Amino acid sequence: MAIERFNIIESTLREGEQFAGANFTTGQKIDIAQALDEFGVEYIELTSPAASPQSFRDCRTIANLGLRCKVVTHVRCTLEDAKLAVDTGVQGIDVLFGTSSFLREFSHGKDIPYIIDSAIKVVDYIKSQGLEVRFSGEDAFRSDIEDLLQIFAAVDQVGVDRVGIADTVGIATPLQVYDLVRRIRQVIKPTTDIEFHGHNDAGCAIANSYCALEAGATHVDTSILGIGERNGITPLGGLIARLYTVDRSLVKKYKLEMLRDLENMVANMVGISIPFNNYITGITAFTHKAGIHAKALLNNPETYEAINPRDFGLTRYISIAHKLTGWNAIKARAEQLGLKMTDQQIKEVTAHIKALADTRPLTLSDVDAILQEWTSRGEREGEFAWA
Ligand code: HCA
Ligand code: CU
Repeated sequence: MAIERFNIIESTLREGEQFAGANFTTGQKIDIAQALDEFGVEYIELTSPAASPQSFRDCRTIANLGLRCKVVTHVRCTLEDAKLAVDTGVQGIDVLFGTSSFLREFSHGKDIPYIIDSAIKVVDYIKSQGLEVRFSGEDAFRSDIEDLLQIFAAVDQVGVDRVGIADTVGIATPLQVYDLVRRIRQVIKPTTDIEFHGHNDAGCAIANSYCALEAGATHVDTSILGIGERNGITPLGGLIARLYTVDRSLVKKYKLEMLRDLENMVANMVGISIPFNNYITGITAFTHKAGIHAKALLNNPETYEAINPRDFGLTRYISIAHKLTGWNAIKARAEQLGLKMTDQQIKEVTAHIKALADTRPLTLSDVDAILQEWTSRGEREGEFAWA
Protein backbone atom coordinates (compact mmCIF):
# COMPACT_ATOMS: atom_id res chain seq x y z
CA MET A 1 0.00 0.00 0.00
CA ALA A 2 1.40 3.41 -0.92
CA ILE A 3 2.20 5.67 1.99
CA GLU A 4 -0.07 8.68 1.67
CA ARG A 5 0.39 10.55 4.90
CA PHE A 6 2.44 9.98 7.97
CA ASN A 7 3.59 11.87 11.03
CA ILE A 8 6.71 11.50 13.08
CA ILE A 9 6.21 11.47 16.83
CA GLU A 10 9.69 12.40 17.95
CA SER A 11 10.29 10.86 21.36
CA THR A 12 13.87 11.88 22.16
CA LEU A 13 12.44 13.81 25.10
CA ARG A 14 10.48 10.77 26.38
CA GLU A 15 11.86 7.43 25.15
CA GLY A 16 15.25 9.12 24.72
CA GLU A 17 15.23 10.19 28.37
CA GLN A 18 15.05 6.48 29.19
CA PHE A 19 18.45 5.97 27.51
CA ALA A 20 21.15 4.98 30.01
CA GLY A 21 23.31 8.03 29.23
CA ALA A 22 20.53 10.63 29.14
CA ASN A 23 19.98 13.21 31.86
CA PHE A 24 18.77 16.31 30.03
CA THR A 25 18.67 19.68 31.78
CA THR A 26 15.74 21.98 31.17
CA GLY A 27 17.89 24.07 28.83
CA GLN A 28 18.93 21.01 26.85
CA LYS A 29 15.32 19.87 26.54
CA ILE A 30 14.37 23.28 25.18
CA ASP A 31 17.22 23.14 22.67
CA ILE A 32 16.17 19.69 21.51
CA ALA A 33 12.50 20.65 21.27
CA GLN A 34 13.25 23.79 19.27
CA ALA A 35 15.65 22.01 16.93
CA LEU A 36 13.17 19.19 16.26
CA ASP A 37 10.46 21.75 15.64
CA GLU A 38 12.67 23.52 13.12
CA PHE A 39 13.55 20.19 11.50
CA GLY A 40 9.82 19.79 10.97
CA VAL A 41 8.65 16.79 12.96
CA GLU A 42 4.89 16.85 13.46
CA TYR A 43 4.94 15.89 17.15
CA ILE A 44 7.31 15.82 20.07
CA GLU A 45 6.58 13.53 22.98
CA LEU A 46 7.66 14.41 26.52
CA THR A 47 8.29 12.37 29.65
CA SER A 48 5.27 11.97 31.90
CA PRO A 49 4.72 14.96 34.22
CA ALA A 50 4.04 12.34 36.91
CA ALA A 51 7.65 11.11 36.69
CA SER A 52 9.12 13.87 38.92
CA PRO A 53 8.47 17.50 39.89
CA GLN A 54 11.05 18.70 37.36
CA SER A 55 9.45 16.58 34.64
CA PHE A 56 6.16 18.36 35.33
CA ARG A 57 7.81 21.80 35.12
CA ASP A 58 9.74 20.91 31.96
CA CYS A 59 6.60 19.58 30.34
CA ARG A 60 4.81 22.85 31.09
CA THR A 61 7.74 24.93 29.84
CA ILE A 62 8.00 23.06 26.54
CA ALA A 63 4.23 22.97 26.02
CA ASN A 64 4.30 26.77 26.27
CA LEU A 65 7.21 27.50 23.94
CA GLY A 66 4.81 28.20 21.10
CA LEU A 67 6.26 25.51 18.86
CA ARG A 68 4.72 24.76 15.51
CA CYS A 69 4.67 21.00 16.15
CA LYS A 70 2.23 19.36 18.52
CA VAL A 71 3.59 18.82 22.00
CA VAL A 72 2.26 15.69 23.65
CA THR A 73 3.12 13.89 26.85
CA HIS A 74 3.12 10.26 27.81
CA VAL A 75 1.16 8.94 30.81
CA ARG A 76 0.01 5.75 32.47
CA CYS A 77 -3.67 5.00 32.08
CA THR A 78 -4.95 6.70 35.25
CA LEU A 79 -7.11 9.77 35.79
CA GLU A 80 -4.52 11.27 38.18
CA ASP A 81 -1.77 11.13 35.55
CA ALA A 82 -4.12 12.39 32.84
CA LYS A 83 -5.16 15.39 35.00
CA LEU A 84 -1.55 16.25 35.71
CA ALA A 85 -0.86 16.12 31.98
CA VAL A 86 -3.79 18.41 31.20
CA ASP A 87 -2.43 20.91 33.75
CA THR A 88 0.85 21.23 31.82
CA GLY A 89 -0.88 22.74 28.79
CA VAL A 90 0.14 20.03 26.28
CA GLN A 91 -1.94 19.59 23.14
CA GLY A 92 -2.22 15.84 23.35
CA ILE A 93 -1.76 12.90 25.68
CA ASP A 94 -0.32 9.49 24.84
CA VAL A 95 -1.88 6.98 27.21
CA LEU A 96 -0.25 3.61 27.75
CA PHE A 97 -1.46 0.36 29.29
CA GLY A 98 0.43 -2.93 29.44
CA THR A 99 -1.64 -5.50 27.58
CA SER A 100 0.73 -8.49 27.39
CA SER A 101 0.34 -11.48 29.67
CA PHE A 102 3.76 -10.64 31.16
CA LEU A 103 2.75 -7.13 32.12
CA ARG A 104 -0.67 -8.23 33.30
CA GLU A 105 0.85 -10.90 35.49
CA PHE A 106 4.14 -9.41 36.63
CA SER A 107 3.56 -5.66 36.43
CA HIS A 108 0.10 -4.24 37.09
CA GLY A 109 -1.91 -7.47 37.62
CA LYS A 110 -5.09 -6.19 35.92
CA ASP A 111 -7.44 -8.14 33.67
CA ILE A 112 -8.86 -7.10 30.27
CA PRO A 113 -12.27 -5.82 31.53
CA TYR A 114 -10.42 -3.63 34.02
CA ILE A 115 -8.08 -2.32 31.27
CA ILE A 116 -11.05 -1.50 29.04
CA ASP A 117 -12.91 0.22 31.84
CA SER A 118 -9.95 2.44 32.81
CA ALA A 119 -9.08 3.14 29.20
CA ILE A 120 -12.61 4.38 28.49
CA LYS A 121 -12.63 6.61 31.59
CA VAL A 122 -9.25 8.15 30.82
CA VAL A 123 -9.92 8.65 27.09
CA ASP A 124 -13.32 10.17 27.89
CA TYR A 125 -11.79 12.56 30.38
CA ILE A 126 -9.01 13.70 28.02
CA LYS A 127 -11.51 14.26 25.20
CA SER A 128 -13.70 16.28 27.58
CA GLN A 129 -10.69 18.58 28.08
CA GLY A 130 -10.49 19.14 24.34
CA LEU A 131 -7.12 17.43 23.92
CA GLU A 132 -5.92 14.90 21.38
CA VAL A 133 -5.63 11.41 22.87
CA ARG A 134 -3.86 8.25 21.94
CA PHE A 135 -4.30 4.88 23.62
CA SER A 136 -1.50 2.37 23.22
CA GLY A 137 -1.00 -1.26 24.17
CA GLU A 138 2.43 -1.79 25.70
CA ASP A 139 4.14 -5.03 24.61
CA ALA A 140 1.46 -5.47 21.94
CA PHE A 141 3.33 -8.26 20.16
CA ARG A 142 3.14 -10.50 23.21
CA SER A 143 -0.48 -9.61 23.83
CA ASP A 144 -3.47 -11.68 22.81
CA ILE A 145 -4.62 -10.17 19.51
CA GLU A 146 -8.30 -10.62 20.27
CA ASP A 147 -7.85 -8.80 23.60
CA LEU A 148 -5.99 -6.00 21.89
CA LEU A 149 -8.63 -5.61 19.17
CA GLN A 150 -11.37 -5.58 21.80
CA ILE A 151 -9.61 -2.81 23.75
CA PHE A 152 -8.97 -0.73 20.63
CA ALA A 153 -12.58 -1.10 19.45
CA ALA A 154 -13.77 0.06 22.88
CA VAL A 155 -11.58 3.19 22.99
CA ASP A 156 -12.48 3.91 19.38
CA GLN A 157 -16.14 4.01 20.40
CA VAL A 158 -15.42 6.80 22.90
CA GLY A 159 -13.55 8.88 20.37
CA VAL A 160 -9.87 8.11 20.78
CA ASP A 161 -7.87 9.96 18.10
CA ARG A 162 -5.22 7.32 17.69
CA VAL A 163 -4.48 3.79 18.82
CA GLY A 164 -0.93 2.60 19.19
CA ILE A 165 1.00 -0.63 19.25
CA ALA A 166 4.34 -0.85 20.97
CA ASP A 167 6.92 -3.49 20.21
CA THR A 168 8.31 -2.95 23.68
CA VAL A 169 10.93 -5.70 23.65
CA GLY A 170 11.86 -5.43 19.98
CA ILE A 171 10.74 -8.86 18.84
CA ALA A 172 8.27 -8.10 16.05
CA THR A 173 9.06 -8.90 12.44
CA PRO A 174 7.98 -6.65 9.55
CA LEU A 175 5.28 -9.10 8.43
CA GLN A 176 3.84 -9.36 11.93
CA VAL A 177 3.68 -5.59 12.16
CA TYR A 178 2.02 -5.39 8.77
CA ASP A 179 -0.60 -7.99 9.74
CA LEU A 180 -1.38 -6.43 13.09
CA VAL A 181 -1.85 -2.95 11.63
CA ARG A 182 -4.19 -4.37 8.98
CA ARG A 183 -6.25 -6.19 11.60
CA ILE A 184 -6.53 -3.09 13.76
CA ARG A 185 -7.64 -1.09 10.74
CA GLN A 186 -10.62 -3.43 10.44
CA VAL A 187 -11.94 -2.80 13.95
CA ILE A 188 -11.59 0.99 14.21
CA LYS A 189 -13.11 3.90 12.32
CA PRO A 190 -11.35 4.80 9.06
CA THR A 191 -10.61 8.23 10.53
CA THR A 192 -8.87 6.90 13.64
CA ASP A 193 -5.10 7.04 13.37
CA ILE A 194 -2.67 4.21 14.10
CA GLU A 195 0.76 4.65 15.71
CA PHE A 196 3.71 2.26 15.81
CA HIS A 197 6.49 2.31 18.39
CA GLY A 198 9.31 -0.12 17.74
CA HIS A 199 12.33 -1.16 19.77
CA ASN A 200 15.48 -2.27 18.03
CA ASP A 201 16.66 -5.27 20.07
CA ALA A 202 16.63 -7.52 17.00
CA GLY A 203 17.55 -4.82 14.48
CA CYS A 204 14.11 -4.47 12.90
CA ALA A 205 12.93 -1.12 14.26
CA ILE A 206 13.23 0.77 10.98
CA ALA A 207 11.87 -2.06 8.83
CA ASN A 208 8.99 -2.57 11.25
CA SER A 209 8.14 1.14 11.28
CA TYR A 210 8.21 1.24 7.51
CA CYS A 211 5.98 -1.84 7.28
CA ALA A 212 3.55 -0.27 9.73
CA LEU A 213 3.27 2.73 7.40
CA GLU A 214 2.83 0.46 4.39
CA ALA A 215 -0.01 -1.29 6.20
CA GLY A 216 -1.75 2.01 6.82
CA ALA A 217 -0.33 3.27 10.13
CA THR A 218 -0.25 7.06 10.24
CA HIS A 219 2.24 7.79 13.01
CA VAL A 220 5.70 6.44 13.82
CA ASP A 221 7.75 7.06 16.95
CA THR A 222 11.42 7.92 16.61
CA SER A 223 14.26 9.31 18.67
CA ILE A 224 17.45 11.00 17.59
CA LEU A 225 20.08 8.30 16.96
CA GLY A 226 17.47 5.84 18.25
CA ILE A 227 18.27 6.45 21.91
CA GLY A 228 15.92 4.84 24.42
CA GLU A 229 15.59 1.90 26.80
CA ARG A 230 18.33 -0.69 26.19
CA ASN A 231 19.56 -0.27 22.59
CA GLY A 232 16.66 2.04 21.76
CA ILE A 233 13.99 2.53 19.11
CA THR A 234 13.60 3.58 15.48
CA PRO A 235 16.21 6.29 14.81
CA LEU A 236 14.92 9.47 13.21
CA GLY A 237 17.72 9.48 10.61
CA GLY A 238 17.20 5.80 9.79
CA LEU A 239 13.50 6.26 9.19
CA ILE A 240 14.26 9.27 6.99
CA ALA A 241 16.78 7.20 4.98
CA ARG A 242 14.23 4.41 4.55
CA LEU A 243 11.50 6.77 3.34
CA TYR A 244 13.84 8.86 1.16
CA THR A 245 15.07 5.83 -0.74
CA VAL A 246 11.48 4.78 -1.46
CA ASP A 247 10.32 8.21 -2.54
CA ARG A 248 12.21 11.43 -1.88
CA SER A 249 9.03 13.44 -1.87
CA LEU A 250 7.92 11.68 1.32
CA VAL A 251 10.57 13.50 3.35
CA LYS A 252 10.78 16.84 1.58
CA LYS A 253 8.65 18.32 4.36
CA TYR A 254 11.66 18.05 6.73
CA LYS A 255 14.75 20.27 6.88
CA LEU A 256 17.08 17.42 6.04
CA GLU A 257 20.26 19.47 6.16
CA MET A 258 19.72 19.82 9.93
CA LEU A 259 19.99 16.10 10.60
CA ARG A 260 23.70 15.95 11.31
CA ASP A 261 23.63 18.90 13.71
CA LEU A 262 20.64 17.44 15.54
CA GLU A 263 22.47 14.16 15.98
CA ASN A 264 25.72 15.78 17.05
CA MET A 265 23.89 17.89 19.60
CA VAL A 266 22.16 14.92 21.21
CA ALA A 267 25.24 12.68 20.94
CA ASN A 268 27.22 15.27 22.91
CA MET A 269 24.50 15.63 25.51
CA VAL A 270 24.30 11.90 26.21
CA GLY A 271 28.02 11.17 25.84
CA ILE A 272 28.08 8.97 22.76
CA SER A 273 29.55 9.33 19.30
CA ILE A 274 27.81 8.80 15.99
CA PRO A 275 28.56 5.25 14.75
CA PHE A 276 30.69 5.06 11.58
CA ASN A 277 27.91 3.15 9.83
CA ASN A 278 25.06 5.40 10.89
CA TYR A 279 22.36 6.07 8.31
CA ILE A 280 23.25 9.20 6.29
CA THR A 281 25.53 10.84 8.86
CA GLY A 282 28.02 8.06 9.63
CA ILE A 283 31.55 9.14 8.78
CA THR A 284 31.81 6.64 5.90
CA ALA A 285 28.20 6.92 4.67
CA PHE A 286 29.33 8.65 1.47
CA THR A 287 32.90 7.39 1.10
CA HIS A 288 33.58 5.36 -2.02
CA LYS A 289 36.68 3.25 -2.23
CA ALA A 290 37.08 0.55 -4.89
CA GLY A 291 38.43 1.77 -8.24
CA ILE A 292 35.39 0.42 -10.10
CA HIS A 293 33.04 2.29 -7.80
CA ALA A 294 35.05 5.49 -8.06
CA LYS A 295 35.10 5.37 -11.86
CA ALA A 296 31.34 4.98 -12.19
CA LEU A 297 30.71 7.50 -9.46
CA LEU A 298 32.77 10.13 -11.26
CA ASN A 299 30.53 9.62 -14.29
CA ASN A 300 27.29 9.56 -12.33
CA PRO A 301 27.13 9.41 -8.51
CA GLU A 302 23.76 7.68 -8.60
CA THR A 303 25.48 4.55 -9.89
CA TYR A 304 26.54 3.78 -6.33
CA GLU A 305 24.50 6.19 -4.23
CA ALA A 306 20.84 5.80 -3.30
CA ILE A 307 21.01 8.95 -1.23
CA ASN A 308 22.36 12.26 -2.46
CA PRO A 309 24.58 13.65 0.31
CA ARG A 310 23.88 17.19 -0.84
CA ASP A 311 20.23 16.83 0.17
CA PHE A 312 21.55 16.54 3.72
CA GLY A 313 24.20 19.25 3.39
CA LEU A 314 26.91 16.58 3.30
CA THR A 315 29.82 15.77 0.98
CA ARG A 316 30.82 12.60 -0.77
CA TYR A 317 34.38 11.35 -0.59
CA ILE A 318 36.34 9.21 -2.97
CA SER A 319 39.03 7.33 -1.16
CA ILE A 320 42.08 6.86 -3.40
CA ALA A 321 45.03 6.17 -1.13
CA HIS A 322 44.93 2.37 -1.16
CA LYS A 323 45.63 -0.74 -3.21
CA LEU A 324 42.07 -0.95 -4.59
CA THR A 325 42.35 2.44 -6.24
CA GLY A 326 41.88 2.92 -10.00
CA TRP A 327 43.36 5.22 -12.59
CA ASN A 328 40.12 7.12 -13.25
CA ALA A 329 39.97 8.24 -9.63
CA ILE A 330 43.67 9.13 -9.61
CA LYS A 331 43.17 11.12 -12.81
CA ALA A 332 40.28 13.03 -11.26
CA ARG A 333 42.43 13.84 -8.23
CA ALA A 334 45.31 15.03 -10.45
CA GLU A 335 42.90 17.29 -12.32
CA GLN A 336 41.57 18.61 -9.03
CA LEU A 337 45.15 19.49 -8.04
CA GLY A 338 45.63 21.25 -11.39
CA LEU A 339 48.30 18.79 -12.53
CA LYS A 340 48.77 18.14 -16.21
CA MET A 341 49.42 14.45 -16.82
CA THR A 342 48.85 12.18 -19.78
CA ASP A 343 46.70 9.07 -19.40
CA GLN A 344 49.86 7.01 -19.76
CA GLN A 345 51.48 8.84 -16.85
CA ILE A 346 48.31 8.45 -14.76
CA LYS A 347 48.28 4.72 -15.39
CA GLU A 348 51.94 4.43 -14.40
CA VAL A 349 51.56 6.43 -11.26
CA THR A 350 48.44 4.42 -10.33
CA ALA A 351 50.42 1.20 -10.65
CA HIS A 352 53.10 2.75 -8.45
CA ILE A 353 50.53 3.81 -5.80
CA LYS A 354 48.95 0.34 -5.73
CA ALA A 355 52.32 -1.35 -5.31
CA LEU A 356 53.30 1.09 -2.57
CA ALA A 357 49.98 0.54 -0.78
CA ASP A 358 50.81 -3.17 -0.66
CA THR A 359 53.80 -2.32 1.49
CA ARG A 360 52.39 0.36 3.84
CA PRO A 361 49.23 2.34 4.62
CA LEU A 362 48.94 5.51 2.52
CA THR A 363 47.19 8.81 3.15
CA LEU A 364 45.70 11.24 0.70
CA SER A 365 48.70 13.53 1.32
CA ASP A 366 51.03 10.71 0.30
CA VAL A 367 49.10 10.29 -2.95
CA ASP A 368 49.11 14.05 -3.58
CA ALA A 369 52.87 14.20 -2.99
CA ILE A 370 53.44 11.28 -5.37
CA LEU A 371 51.32 12.99 -8.04
CA GLN A 372 53.22 16.28 -7.62
CA GLU A 373 56.55 14.51 -7.78
CA TRP A 374 55.52 12.45 -10.85
CA THR A 375 54.38 15.57 -12.69
CA SER A 376 57.51 17.56 -11.98
CA ARG A 377 59.60 14.58 -13.02
CA GLY A 378 57.65 14.51 -16.27
CA GLU A 379 58.26 18.23 -16.73
CA ARG A 380 61.99 17.86 -16.08
CA GLU A 381 62.15 15.04 -18.57
CA GLY A 382 60.18 17.28 -20.92
CA GLU A 383 62.83 19.99 -20.57
CA PHE A 384 65.48 17.65 -21.81
CA ALA A 385 63.38 15.92 -24.38
CA TRP A 386 64.93 16.03 -27.81
CA ALA A 387 62.87 16.63 -30.83
C1 HCA B 1 8.30 1.65 27.91
C2 HCA B 1 7.02 2.14 27.26
C3 HCA B 1 7.06 2.27 25.79
C4 HCA B 1 5.76 2.93 25.37
C5 HCA B 1 5.50 3.04 23.92
C6 HCA B 1 4.22 3.76 23.56
C7 HCA B 1 7.20 0.89 25.11
O1 HCA B 1 8.69 0.52 27.70
O2 HCA B 1 8.88 2.40 28.66
O3 HCA B 1 3.74 4.59 24.33
O4 HCA B 1 3.71 3.51 22.47
O5 HCA B 1 8.16 0.65 24.42
O6 HCA B 1 6.32 0.07 25.35
O7 HCA B 1 8.16 3.06 25.38
CU1 CU C 1 9.57 2.21 24.13
